[in-house]
Amino acid sequence: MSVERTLVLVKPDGVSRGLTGTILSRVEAKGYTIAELKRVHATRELLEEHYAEHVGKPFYEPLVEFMLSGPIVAAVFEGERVIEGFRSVAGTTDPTTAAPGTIRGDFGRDWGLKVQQNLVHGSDSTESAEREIGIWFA
Ligand code: DAT
Ligand code: MG
Repeated sequence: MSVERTLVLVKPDGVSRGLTGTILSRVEAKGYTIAELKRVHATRELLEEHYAEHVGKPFYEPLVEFMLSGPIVAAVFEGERVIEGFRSVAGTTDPTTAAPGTIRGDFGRDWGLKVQQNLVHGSDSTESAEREIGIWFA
């Protein structure tokens, strides 16, 4: 068994649509535990660090602008294989085609070439999780 931690962000679209509680409760209901939780207005500096791997990609600037557009709820969830487990609950990146039953599949869609508005972020590996938790919960 491997107890892990992952960074979960409810992005500005999730917060502004009043889906924070619904999203967090789905993750808790799957059996993961909230270890840290806060509401944050991200800064550009913080987002540049968080999304360092995407610098230079065509969607990078719209993504950062979107993440600056309103408050975010940041959480650390913990549990066995929570990194994969959260990504499974979240669904695939494009909310239009994410599977029904997932957060992105049930609540998201493309609002006009804006794949970045996909409600949630979840770390993709143990290394990313520790790096991202250090950024958001310094
Ligand atoms: P994920 O959030 O599923 O891990 P990612 O790390 O590849 O996806 O990308 C980070 C975010 O960037 C993603 O949640 C939404 C946005 N994004 C990714 N690919 C995109 C694209 N082709 N067009 C617009 N936004 C994109
Ligand atoms: Mg990612």
